Amino acid sequence: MKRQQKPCFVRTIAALLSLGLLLIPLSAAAHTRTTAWGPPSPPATYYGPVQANSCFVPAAQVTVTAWIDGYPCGLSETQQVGEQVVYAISVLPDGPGGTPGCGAPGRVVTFYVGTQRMTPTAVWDNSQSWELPLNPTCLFGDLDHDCDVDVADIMLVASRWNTLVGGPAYDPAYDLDHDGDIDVADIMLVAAAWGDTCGG
Ligand SMILES: [Ca+2]
Ligand SMILES: [Ca+2]
Repeated sequence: MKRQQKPCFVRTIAALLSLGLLLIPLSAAAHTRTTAWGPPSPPATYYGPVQANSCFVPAAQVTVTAWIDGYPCGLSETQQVGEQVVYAISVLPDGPGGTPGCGAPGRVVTFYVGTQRMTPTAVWDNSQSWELPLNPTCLFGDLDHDCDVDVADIMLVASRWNTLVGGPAYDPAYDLDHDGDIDVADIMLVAAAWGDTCGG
């Protein structure tokens, strides 16, 4: 019986040793696989002035966001530099260390300053930093700056119904015919643009 136990013990040690020998190459393989993936991709960086137009005047300390296919992929703030409002934003990559759905070569990045959608869009590319002046998309009647004219914009005008220039609730942004009051004529102007979109 003793002669049979000893080989059993030996066999156990041998099994453990061989298991250890198996684990070493497995862990080495896992390590190799990790390093083969490499470090996460760096983000893509865009910067430049934020331009004004008749619909939109940029300000400092306004949130700048970058979107790819509906995913939020970047966040920063505008800054005042001399006379100019500028921005710089890092747009995260997809995959390890990044955010699922975000940047990959060829994907289109859309920028917003506050709620104002900006143009142009950019193609995600992290091979260098890109200077990209942002211009507001300007759409008559799009009072909430979401790039379409719909009931939400009409409601914004209606919320200032019957206000007069000089009054506390009067806001020239909603006096679309610039006649000093906000009334049915202004609502009709928004309604006339119903369904318009920025179209890119
Ligand atoms: Ca709108
Ligand atoms: Ca008016």
